[in-house]
Amino acid sequence: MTDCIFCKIVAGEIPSDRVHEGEQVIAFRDLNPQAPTHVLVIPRRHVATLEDLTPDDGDLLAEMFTVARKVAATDGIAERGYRTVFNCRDEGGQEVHHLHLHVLGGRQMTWPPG
Ligand code: DGP
Repeated sequence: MTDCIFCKIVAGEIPSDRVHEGEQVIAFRDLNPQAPTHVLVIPRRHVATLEDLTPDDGDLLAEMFTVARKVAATDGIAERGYRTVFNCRDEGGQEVHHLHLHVLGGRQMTWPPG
């Protein structure tokens, strides 16, 4: 997708603060962090939303959560706890239409989310 901002980050056309580089998945720090740790875990391949995954993408999802745990461990928040979020489509608050898993932590999270 030539006009997708996260595809450009995957391609290295837009700089990012990367914390993980894998075969299927990369992770980088959010430009507008909402917590001391705010990392986005994304597939290299363009998938618009969670609703656009297929049953064949189970391995991809598992890898995204494995990377989220690795980020939490590296940032030292695994013990205290953290939050993982997929915003999906308009009412889910998704602004960038390239699948991404938010990893948020380093402060007390509240509920319900806004
Ligand atoms: P969402 O609302 O779930 O689509 O979250 C999109 C997130 O992406 C938002 O927290 C800000 C972040 N973001 C948008 N553009 C960029 C960018 O160019 N670089 C980085 N690192 N993060 C970005």
